[in-house]
Amino acid sequence: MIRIATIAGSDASGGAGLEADLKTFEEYGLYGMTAVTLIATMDPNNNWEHGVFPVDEKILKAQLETIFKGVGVTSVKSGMLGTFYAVELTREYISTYKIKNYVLDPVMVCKGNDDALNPELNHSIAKKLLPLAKIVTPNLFEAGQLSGEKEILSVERMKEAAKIIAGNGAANVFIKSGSRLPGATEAIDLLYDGSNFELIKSPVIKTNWTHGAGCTVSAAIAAGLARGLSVYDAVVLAKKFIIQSLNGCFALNKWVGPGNPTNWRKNNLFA
Ligand code: PXL
Repeated sequence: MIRIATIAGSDASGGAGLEADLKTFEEYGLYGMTAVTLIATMDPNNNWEHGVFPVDEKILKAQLETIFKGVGVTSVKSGMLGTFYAVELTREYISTYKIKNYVLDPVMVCKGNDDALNPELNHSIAKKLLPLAKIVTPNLFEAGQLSGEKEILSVERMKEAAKIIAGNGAANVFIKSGSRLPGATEAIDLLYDGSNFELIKSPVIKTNWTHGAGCTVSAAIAAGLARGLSVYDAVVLAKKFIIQSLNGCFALNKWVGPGNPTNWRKNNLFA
């Protein structure tokens, strides 16, 4: 089986983080592995407030040794890293093992929280990891952080941001606006390969239950690359995958609801 790994946080509620990644890898028929950077919890006694518990540096390194040296892997995605040492260890292993298919999901915020987790950490992610990435998958907020563009409120500004982010080292940039551009009647995402822009449009899915959507998209792109697809084809298939998943979204409780990555079996996108 094709091996793939995620370096990411664990979401105890199961919808985002490495749980979303593993579920997605499974749907693509891949063998998934995980290096846990942190554990995210949510407090039912305090309005689902998030707690973040980083995994000790030694434990993270031991997981990376297991995966990169012990098992061997050619495709890797990273999600929420959370600490400077997780950023540095990710850089070290992706570069030492010359990982070609490295998908950087520059997770800087959780849903419902607009503040950057840590601006200095975001800077470190940009500096150390963008140059290694086959593709980086920011949302509008993260694209702003990676590019220094303040208000990305149009496709033109998305293009400007994509150019800057590519200039900072990413081979491909996929900015996900979803339906967040003002007045958007469709979801518009932008793929930039350093010379050409592709706008990828899809219908807006009206739901509040989108927990883990960003994680799922970047995991699906990594999975497509692992299966040998081109960047463009991997992105287009990942969009189909997330649309299927969001069409099956559901509430876990009054605060949160994920998509359903098993939903695409009905349509057998790989058949
Ligand atoms: O969706 C962003 C995200 C990524 N990784 C982990 C998370 C979340 C949001 O809750 O918990 C581990």
